[in-house]
Amino acid sequence: MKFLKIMILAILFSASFTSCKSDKKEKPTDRNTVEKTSDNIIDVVAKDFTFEVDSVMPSGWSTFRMKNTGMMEHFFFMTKLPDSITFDDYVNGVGVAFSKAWNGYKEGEVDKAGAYGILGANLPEWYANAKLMGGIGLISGGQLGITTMRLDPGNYVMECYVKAENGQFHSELGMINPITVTDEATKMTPPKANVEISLGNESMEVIGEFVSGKNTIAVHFNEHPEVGLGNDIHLIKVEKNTKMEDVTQWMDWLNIGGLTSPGPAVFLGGAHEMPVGYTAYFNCTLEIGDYAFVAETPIGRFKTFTVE
Ligand SMILES: [Cu+2]
Repeated sequence: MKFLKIMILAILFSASFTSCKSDKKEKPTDRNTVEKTSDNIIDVVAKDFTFEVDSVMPSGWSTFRMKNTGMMEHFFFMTKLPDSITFDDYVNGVGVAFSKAWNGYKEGEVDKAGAYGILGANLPEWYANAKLMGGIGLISGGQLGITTMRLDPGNYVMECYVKAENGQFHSELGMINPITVTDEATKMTPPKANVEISLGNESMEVIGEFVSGKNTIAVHFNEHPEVGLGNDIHLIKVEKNTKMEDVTQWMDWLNIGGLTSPGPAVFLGGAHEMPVGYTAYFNCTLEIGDYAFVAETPIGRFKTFTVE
């Protein structure tokens, strides 16, 4: 997740969505119906502090729909494990490394650089070969998050690492699930977006117009920092009393009170980091008003916009 050299691989898509074939003789209109993309919806219920979700899901494009029925902010983040690495390896290796780093910092034993040092020293070697495969961004209690993304077959960990008031990661409290993504792929194709966002290490380019009502936002992951967590994006409603500096400080997991529920704004979803070359799509229904995109990485990134 954080502060780890991750090899930047240009992932070449070979998105081969075989169209449905039928031996039946069909009129052209029938054929069009058969070949139409069929959406694959995967429902997730986030509670304080569990996920309810199927543990087996198809590869290819799927739309994840997560209802946060808890009081706290939640997201889900997917990590694809290297072959031969198990869910328990992840919990006992990666989870423990982050807890050690955070506890050292929280107790005042080390500064931030020291905490990252603890993290680096404790993360298992295989973690360099894990793939950080995105997920639904932060969602406040009662909100619905919808994010569409493409998964490759393999074994994954789904987790939420927002912190509870006592400083424990939600993953330590139960928000961590093993997921198997099968070879069988969905026939879904990606949705059409009205806004395209390109995330670079130094830039966040937004093209298109937000509308009052339903928006589909494409998030293109164009770059990855040399070290640390990749670029990500989360949407908040900006109210009169929202202080963007408070929000960006809160987005840093290594701040005391950072990523700790309750958060400083209403979060409406988004897209977690994916490898370079991937695209995620998230849906949001916007009313007239002010909003902002905020990020965990890079720390301090935000961009405001208004829906008229
Ligand atoms: Cu959570």
